[in-house]
Amino acid sequence: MLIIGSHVSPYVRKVLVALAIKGLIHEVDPITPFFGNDEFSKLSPLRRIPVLIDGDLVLNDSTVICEYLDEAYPQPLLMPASPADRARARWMEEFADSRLGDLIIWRLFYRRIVAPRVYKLAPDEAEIAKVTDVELPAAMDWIEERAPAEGFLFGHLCIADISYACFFRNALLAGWTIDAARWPRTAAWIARVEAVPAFADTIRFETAIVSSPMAERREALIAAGAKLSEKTYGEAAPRASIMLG
Ligand SMILES: N[C@@H](CCC(=O)N[C@@H](CS)C(=O)NCC(=O)O)C(=O)O
Repeated sequence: MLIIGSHVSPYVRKVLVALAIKGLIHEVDPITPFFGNDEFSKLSPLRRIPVLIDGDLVLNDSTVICEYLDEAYPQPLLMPASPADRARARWMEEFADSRLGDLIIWRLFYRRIVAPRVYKLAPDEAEIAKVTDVELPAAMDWIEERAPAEGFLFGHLCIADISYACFFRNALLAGWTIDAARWPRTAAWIARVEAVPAFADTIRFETAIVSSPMAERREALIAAGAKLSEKTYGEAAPRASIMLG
C-alpha cells in the first residue's frame, strides 16, 4: 500500500495511525499537496492529501480511506460496534475534520506555517487572533462537553479519537495548545490518545519534517525510520491550491 501525503497533515496522520494499529505494511510519499505534479492531480482531483493506493484501488479522503481499511482489514476494528455508536463516531469525526480542519488547518496552521514557507506570505495576526481567541475556544467548549472522562469516546480507541488528536498536533505546531485548566477533560483525553504507541510513533516523523528544510526532508524522514516510496508524485515548485482559490 502507498500513502501519498506528508506525515504532518492531520488527515494523513489519521490514516497512518490506523495502518500502524492494524499492522498493515505501507510506504509513504511524503509530499506537501501544493507540490503535487500532474500525476498527483490525476490521482487526487482536489489536489488534496491523503491518497491511498492499494493495488488497483485509488482512494481519496481520510474518512473514506479509514472506513475502507476498517472493512477490508478489520483487526482491530477502529469503528464502534453498534450502528448508533458508529453514527455518533462519524459525526464526531466529521466535526473534527470540518470545523477543526477549518480553524486549525486553514486559518491557523496554513496562515502561520504553510503560507509563509511555501508562498512567502506574511501571516495575518489579526485574523489568526480571531481563531485562537474566539472561534477555536467556542469549538473547544463543544468538544469539552463530549470528551470522555476516562478512556476513549466509545470505549476502545476509534478513528474519531485519533482524528481529534491529529488536529491538536497541528495546533501545537502553530503555537496553540489546549488549556488544561479550561478544557481539562479534552486535555486528558487527547494526552491518552497521543500516548497510544501507534500515535506516539508519529511524533518523530513530524519532528523530522518541521526541523528540516524542504530539500532535506526525505533524508530526515528516512533517518527517523520512515518507509518512503522511491517514486514521488511531487515536483519542485508549488502550485496554488484549487480548494483555496
Ligand atoms: N476531507 C479531506 C481533507 C484533506 C485535506 O484538506 N488535506 C489538506 C492537507 S492537511 C490538503 O491536501 N490541502 C491542499 C489543498 O486543499 O489545496 C480528508 O479527510 O482527507
